[in-house]
Amino acid sequence: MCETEELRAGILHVDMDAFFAAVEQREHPEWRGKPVIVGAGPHDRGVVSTASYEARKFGVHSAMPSREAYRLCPHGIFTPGNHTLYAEVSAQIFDIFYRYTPFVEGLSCDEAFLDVYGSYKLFGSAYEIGEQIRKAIREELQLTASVGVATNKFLAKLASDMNKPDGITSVPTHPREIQRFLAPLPVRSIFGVGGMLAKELVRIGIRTIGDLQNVPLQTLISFLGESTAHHLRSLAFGLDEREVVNERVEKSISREYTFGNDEIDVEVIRRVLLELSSDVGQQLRAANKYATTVKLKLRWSDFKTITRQKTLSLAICDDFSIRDTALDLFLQQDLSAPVRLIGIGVAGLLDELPKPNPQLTLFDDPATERTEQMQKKERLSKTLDKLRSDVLDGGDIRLGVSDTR
Ligand code: TTP
Ligand code: MG
Repeated sequence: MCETEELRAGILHVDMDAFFAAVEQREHPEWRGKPVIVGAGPHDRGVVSTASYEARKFGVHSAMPSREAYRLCPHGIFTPGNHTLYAEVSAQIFDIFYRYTPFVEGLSCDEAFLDVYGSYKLFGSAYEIGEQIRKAIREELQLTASVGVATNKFLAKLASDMNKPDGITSVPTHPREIQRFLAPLPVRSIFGVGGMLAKELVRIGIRTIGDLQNVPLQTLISFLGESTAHHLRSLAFGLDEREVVNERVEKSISREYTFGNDEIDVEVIRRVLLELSSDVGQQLRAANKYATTVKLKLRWSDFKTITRQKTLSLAICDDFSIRDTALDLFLQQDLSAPVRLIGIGVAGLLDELPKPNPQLTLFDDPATERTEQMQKKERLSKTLDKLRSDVLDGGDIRLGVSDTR
C-alpha cells in the first residue's frame, strides 16, 4: 500500500443526535426547542431512554430514573415514545448509509460504522461522504446526525462524539498527529474503558490518553495484565485493526474449488483462479448485476483459511476485472505452502451503475465514466457468455483457460 493510501481516512462513525427525542420533536413541532424526555413517566418506576439536548442541560440523561429526571426538570415533556416509528426511521437511516457503501456495521438503531475506502471515486472523500450523509438525513428525515471521520473504527467513534449535536469531526491521519490529538483526552473516552478500569487507571496516576502513551508498558502490564495492557496501549496510539463487519446479509456470488491433492504449483492454482473468476463473472452477468468488491479465499493444507477482499472504484461485471483483482490479491499472499482450496467471489452487488457525482466529473477523471476499454471488456465477456451457452451441450468445453480439474 502506498503511503498516501495508508494515511487516507475511510472510516465513518455516524450517530443520530438524541435519536428518540429528536423523532418526537419532529412529530410534534410544538415540542421543538423544549426539554423532551422519552421513557417512563415522571412518577413511574422506570428510566429515561433518552432526553433532548434541551433536557440534558438540566442534567437529565439516558438510564436515569424518570423520577429523578422529573426532580431535575419538572417542566420537561415526558413521553413513552413510539418504538415502531423509531424502527422505521432507523431503517431509513441505514438505507441512506447503504447508498454510499456496502460496508455498514450497525451498532444500534441509531449508529453505525461505514467503510468508505472504496467510495472515493464515486462520492468524494470520507469527509465529503460524511457531509452528504448528514445532508440527506437532514433533508429527507428532518433529523440531525453527528459524524466522526478517521482511519479506523476506534478513532471515528471517538470523533463522532466530539462535536455533538449536529457536528462532524475529522481525526488527523498521520500517526504522530493522531498521538497528539489523543493525548489530552481523558482515559475514559477510550471506548470500553468503563467505571472500574478508569478508576484503576486514575489510581495509578493515568488520567489522560497521553499518560497512557507515556507509562512504561511493563508498569501497565503489572497492573492490568498482558492483554488489557497491550490493548489499551494500542488504542492510546490510535491503533485499531478491526474491520467494519457487514451485518446486513450480504448478497454475494462465489465459486470455490478443492484440490484433490493439496496443490503447491502456483501456476496450477492460478489457472483454477482464472477459471473460477470466469464462472463468477458469468453468474454476475446472468443476474444482471454489477459488483464493487472482489473476494479471494484460500485454505492451506493445515486448514488455516484466509479471505481477502478489494473494493474497486468502478462497479464491474466483466471477467477480466474480476480475475485481475483476484490475481492481485492472490499474488500478495505467501504462496510457499500447499493450497487445499481456493475461492473467488464478488460482493457489493448493484442492480445498476451508480450515477456519476456531478461535482467530481467537473474536475476529476470521473471513475463513473465507463472507459471505452471497460466497455470493451464487458462486451467481450458477454460474447464469451454467448459462446459458452452455444457450446454448453457440446460437452466439457471451457473457454479462456485450460481445464485443470
Ligand atoms: P444513543 O445514541 O446512546 O443516544 P441518543 O441518540 O439519544 O443521544 P446522542 O447520541 O446524541 O448522545 O442511543 C440511541 C437511542 O437508543 C436513544 O435515542 C434511546 C435509546 N437508548 C435507550 O433506550 N436507553 C439507553 O440507555 C440508551 C443509551 C439509549
Ligand atoms: Mg445517538
